[in-house]
Amino acid sequence: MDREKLFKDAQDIIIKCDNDRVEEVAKLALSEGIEPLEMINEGFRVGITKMGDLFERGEVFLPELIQSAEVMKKATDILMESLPKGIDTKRGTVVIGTVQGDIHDIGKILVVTMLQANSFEVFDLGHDVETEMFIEKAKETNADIIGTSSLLTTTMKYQKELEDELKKSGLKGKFKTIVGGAPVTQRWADRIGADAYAENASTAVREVQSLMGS
Ligand code: B1M
Repeated sequence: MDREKLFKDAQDIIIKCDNDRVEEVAKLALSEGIEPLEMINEGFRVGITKMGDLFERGEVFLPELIQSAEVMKKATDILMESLPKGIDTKRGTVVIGTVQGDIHDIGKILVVTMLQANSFEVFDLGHDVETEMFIEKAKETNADIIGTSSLLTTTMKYQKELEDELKKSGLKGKFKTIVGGAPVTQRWADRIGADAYAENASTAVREVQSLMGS
């Protein structure tokens, strides 16, 4: 089977909200030996990004975007399920979530799965998580790292709020921080004083490893 054809099928499935074919194409990709993240990035993610652009231009509306997101979630669930669970030696503990006011969680779930597959213990607080919750969970679990995802320019301020709260409570050195999400950049991470920034799930694993000194 032609890889490019599979990537194109994946894009189309998201754009057409084709819930009937998503399982077949995701499983076919796995059986063809395509890496789960590659299939997501080259195929399904391209489709959902196109839907976002169409939405921004007013060419599709929220109900269609929601349906596409559901198909996208199904695809990522099937693909990521195939990854090893990484249960051997624990390499560190990460508390993670999408910040307050933000319900986007598809990318964050990819980051969680990749961290777990690389032997990190992860406490996923879900989405729309208040700053205080991140700190409380990190204290409770004696976490090494707090990771925040933000997909909206209007909610990025909560990544800064976390840095401010950590500084205020004298915990800035105790918990390292990593930020991510489509509008987030290295520049933003530097500006707010986050310890790391990652553009995608693979670089998130690299950055977290580096924060752990491994
Ligand atoms: Co929304 N949305 N959305 N949306 N949505 C965006 C973000 C938008 C850019 C679309 C657009 O207009 N082009 C736009 C934001 C504009 C802005 O802020 N300037 C937008 C908007 C406006 C909205 C609403 C306000 C729409 C409305 O209601 N009028 C609303 C907001 C709701 C809210 O949160 N309060 C809304 C709602 C939704 C849906 C519910 C329909 C759905 C989300 C479903 C879900 O997540 N469960 C949705 C979707 C799907 C999108 C787009 C199209 C796709 C996001 C996605 O899943 N990408 C998005 C457009 C876009 O991003 N280009 C858009 C695929 C995913 C694999 O990538 O999430 O980037 P991503 O994650 C990557 C990296 O960013 C990184 O690694 C991941 C894996 O590679 N990463 C991290 C992410 N988190 C990380 C954390 C890390 C490290 C790396 O460390 C901790």
